[in-house]
Amino acid sequence: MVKESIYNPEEIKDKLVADFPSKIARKRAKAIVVNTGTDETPQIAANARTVPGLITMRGCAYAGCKGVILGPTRDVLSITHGPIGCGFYSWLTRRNQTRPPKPEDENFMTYCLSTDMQESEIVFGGEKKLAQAIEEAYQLFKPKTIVVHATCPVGLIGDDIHQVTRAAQEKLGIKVFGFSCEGYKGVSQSAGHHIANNQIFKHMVGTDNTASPSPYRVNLLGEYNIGGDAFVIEDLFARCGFELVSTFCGNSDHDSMCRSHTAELNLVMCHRSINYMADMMETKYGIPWIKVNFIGAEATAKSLRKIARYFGDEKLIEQTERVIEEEMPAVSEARQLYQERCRGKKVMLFVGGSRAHHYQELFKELGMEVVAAGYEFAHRDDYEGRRVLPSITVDADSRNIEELTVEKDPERYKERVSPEKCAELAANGVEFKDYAGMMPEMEAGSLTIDEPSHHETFRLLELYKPDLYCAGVKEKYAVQKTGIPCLQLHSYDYGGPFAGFEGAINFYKDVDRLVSSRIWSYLEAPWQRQTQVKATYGI
Ligand code: CFM
Repeated sequence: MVKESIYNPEEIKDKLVADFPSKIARKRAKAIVVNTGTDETPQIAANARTVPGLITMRGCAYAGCKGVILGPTRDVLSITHGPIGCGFYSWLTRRNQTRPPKPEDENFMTYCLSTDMQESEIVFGGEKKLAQAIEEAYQLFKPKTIVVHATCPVGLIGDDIHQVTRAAQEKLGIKVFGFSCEGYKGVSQSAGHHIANNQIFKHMVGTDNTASPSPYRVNLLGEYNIGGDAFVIEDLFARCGFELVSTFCGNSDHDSMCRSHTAELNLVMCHRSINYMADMMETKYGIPWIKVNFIGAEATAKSLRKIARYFGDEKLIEQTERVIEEEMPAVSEARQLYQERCRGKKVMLFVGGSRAHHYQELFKELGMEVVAAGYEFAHRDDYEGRRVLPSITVDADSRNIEELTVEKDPERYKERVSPEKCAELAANGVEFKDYAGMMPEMEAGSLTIDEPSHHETFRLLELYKPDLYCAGVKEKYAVQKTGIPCLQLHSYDYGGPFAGFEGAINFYKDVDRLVSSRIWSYLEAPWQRQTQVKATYGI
């Protein structure tokens, strides 16, 4: 049922695509759906190629691999094989932070290494230069692992980065491997996540069997420590008594990833970017995974309880409850204060492949109305849920990516949950591989839009005039010029952390500042006052 509202979502949907040529309008209309507010979600067209000519906010496979998955790991040395621009524009552009435990521990995250391919390498091949670059990087930094990321021209000219890395590994005696993450692979950065997952799984996971003695060993998958989120979550885990073996990949290091197969349970935060890893670890080692979300105070409490219940130890459950009890009063106090000013305000979120869903929790806590949301590069399962679509494997990007053949490791595979135990846990709120997706959790009558173009974004702003728009730096200043504040949910502007209880309070404050400020109503662009601008030349 479409809810009573001043907006008629079906009409708005038509208006969003009305200016497009009919073929494009038909294609775009499939990516815009009106939510039903139930599990019976309409089908959405997602992970499709961008229509040429439409301005997209998407990134490329190289960005998804080098920037997103490898970006937050401090001591794996990344070399970009390609012309200098790819390396340069991915240099420290994501606010993933790190904290080496000891001052002498390596941190290469502030460096940008590239082969800086020139015309001669494009014509005659760049393999020699790559081999030389790997050696030079080794001499300079003496890292444990060097990885190479291929950019578009590398695939086009046919450099064999894997042969070069194999030879370097033999010569240098350290781990060296490559990612064939040429930007054009797939339709967005999503393909790069998949490529990165496969290679990390193949070359790193399971290479060190040192296990911690704690029985409550977990990995956190799909948390990238933007604005310090991972520090907040790590602190909560330590206080509850969960032993964090490895994070993929916020505040992570090489060795912890190599040991990650020793964990008892995988926790999946951003499903889009790391679901491949969770599935492969389950197949090979028998590690089950559950979906968690540490964005939103209620969601954090729920996720912590889920983890404690999985292990089932009474003391662990009690300790977790104590931590939640300690944290909640400050959250409730802040919520009351900020709700007064934020309640009923309208917000739109268009972010990546998981945040446009997770952050709806925080807006609900503030009493704000999410009128439209969508992802840039998610797949149908992120929208409609794994429950509805248990295995969507045929995606536009999967066609270009070699799936790894993963088999059970007979020596290290451990059956962690019997079907009976599974049923018992499910009754207790611990469901495996359970991912509801964005659409079933949105209000009836709200819109879900996959990869909205620049044009659709501006139509949406005109039609709804929301109080807040959440997106990234590509949209931010264009949106603000219309007099609507924009919060960057990729980088948190200069703020954060937004995860956990402490993060929720930070978020309430930042949102209040944006939606309660009157400054936006004073904004008038020069061309609104004066339609013609005259230039004066000469003295
Ligand atoms: Fe996952 Fe991310 Fe996201 Fe993502 Fe990203 Fe990011 Fe994102 Mo920007 S891994 S899908 S590729 S949660 S960089 S930390 S904010 S688009 S919504």
